[in-house]
Amino acid sequence: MTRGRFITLEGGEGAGKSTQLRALAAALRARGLAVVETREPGGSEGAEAIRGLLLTGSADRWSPRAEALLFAAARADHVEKTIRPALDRGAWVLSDRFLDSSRAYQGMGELTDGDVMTLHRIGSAGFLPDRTLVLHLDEGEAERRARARDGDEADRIGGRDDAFHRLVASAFARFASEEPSRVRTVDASGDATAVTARLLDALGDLLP
Ligand code: T5A
Repeated sequence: MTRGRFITLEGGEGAGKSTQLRALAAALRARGLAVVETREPGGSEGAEAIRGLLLTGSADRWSPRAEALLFAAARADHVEKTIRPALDRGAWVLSDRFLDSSRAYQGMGELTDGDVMTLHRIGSAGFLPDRTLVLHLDEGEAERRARARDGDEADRIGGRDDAFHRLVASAFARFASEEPSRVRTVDASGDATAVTARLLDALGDLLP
């Protein structure tokens, strides 16, 4: 049996990751592939419980170190219980966010990128996606999409200020330039169907 592929969708708030994950899964199934759709934080029973701890409550509920450890712990459970078993049975796994979100959101302040990678080595044996697709959307358009959906109701981390979200966007751009074979930036503007076509294009070399 051929091992499946592990694909992650990344990007800032409101870029369209969840919408595209569903569309991409449908497009891959139409090609005869078995697909598992999952998300972070979450994606396994234990990790979904940790998601509740991470995304609710006051902005200062967790210190930066505790927050990074909780994301790494959730990811360890997700990799072990959901992602690896699905890949081993030949399915493709699509995850709405993964390690690069921790690098972009937790690895740019009190902790460094190296610290986040160390936590990932301990938690998940350094397991990496076969391809990471970063959805890039102009800041104003992403905010309009998120606001149209949620109004002023952002979660603990999404509610941080614009300067923080700009740093996150610059981190994703840096990952794409540093690891071009794994990380591809995809234009997320315009019609959802056109975005899905761009994502499929960016997976072209991995498709059977
Ligand atoms: N986090 C996560 C960390 O800090 N560290 C980590 O390690 C991890 C894993 C997760 C939060 O946790 C942080 C990052 C986040 O702050 P979440 O609730 O899972 O939070 O939410 P996000 O991942 O941020 O995603 P969002 O739900 O905000 O947005 P999406 O999924 O990017 O966008 P989506 O698909 O929901 O679309 C947003 C709106 O736009 C519309 C949709 O219908 C929806 O209403 N839309 C479009 N409109 C016009 N044209 C298109 N092409 C459209 N595509 C979608």
